[in-house]
Amino acid sequence: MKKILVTGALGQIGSELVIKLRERYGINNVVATDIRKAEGIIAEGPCEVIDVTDANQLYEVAKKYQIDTMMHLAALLSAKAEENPKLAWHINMGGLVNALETARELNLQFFTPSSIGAFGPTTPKDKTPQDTLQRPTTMYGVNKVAGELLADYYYTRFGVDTRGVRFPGLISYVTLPGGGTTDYAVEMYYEAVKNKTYTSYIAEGTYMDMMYMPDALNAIIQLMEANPANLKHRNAFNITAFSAEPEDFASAIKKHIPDFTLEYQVDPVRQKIADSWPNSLDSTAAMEEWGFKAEYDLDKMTSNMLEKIKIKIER
Ligand code: VAH
Repeated sequence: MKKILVTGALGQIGSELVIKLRERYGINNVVATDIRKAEGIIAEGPCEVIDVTDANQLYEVAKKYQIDTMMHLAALLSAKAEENPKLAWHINMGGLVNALETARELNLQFFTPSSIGAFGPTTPKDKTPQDTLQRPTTMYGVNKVAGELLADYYYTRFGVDTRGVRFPGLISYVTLPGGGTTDYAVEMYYEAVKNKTYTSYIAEGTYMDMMYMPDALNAIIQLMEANPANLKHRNAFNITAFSAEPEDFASAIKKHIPDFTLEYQVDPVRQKIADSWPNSLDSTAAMEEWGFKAEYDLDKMTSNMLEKIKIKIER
């Protein structure tokens, strides 16, 4: 039976991944760790407060629970990382090295996400290949490329079973994202329900890959349960559900809220980040090597997001 430790368990991915993993592997087999104390449903299972930049803390908790798998999510996202690049390097790389060292010493299976942010302005922008030029121009992107290389190194040098995906922008209604560039899409749904209008900080016509959180969670579990003999790649697989720009989200929302209006007040910092990223990824390798398949397109996601946010706000 898998025994999993999740870092960053209170973040946008972690807060839903912990619940899904506990449903699949048993509540007591998933340890939720974060720099903040867990409350609510996450606190119903094993929880620990961990600063991933403290190597000893991470190692001792992993040993205490005798885990066999680590899912390392703790990180600063793109916009936050640009605000404080030195802190981002400290957390994103310092935390990752500590997590990989713990995985090496305790012989853990290991997952950590990369991102479309691992690509840069000189990468082919449309249907970005699995194997291509990666010269990101953001600290987050530098962290993600270095992280991919480091995770592959721990696989080839030490035999650690490391696996990862390059996530697109993730859309969810459970936990608000913090400090990302693609978060405009999440904000748009909430503002559509609350005020029937949203002012986007990302410009019209800015295409980025996106994915609904249920598809992201399924991808993590599917990759981690995949037969290693079939994996030609490890860190990290391109995955996406669809590519969209702000007007695409607005059109999908208007099918449910006809008088919704979308305005623009572009944030030059986050627009510069978005402009450096691909328009769309080629996820053929993930499909061929471990059967990746997204279930939610933009319309199906929009219908579910608006329904869930309405319920959440009315509570
Ligand atoms: C961000 N949501 O915006 C994250 C993600 C692809 C984007 O890495 O930083």
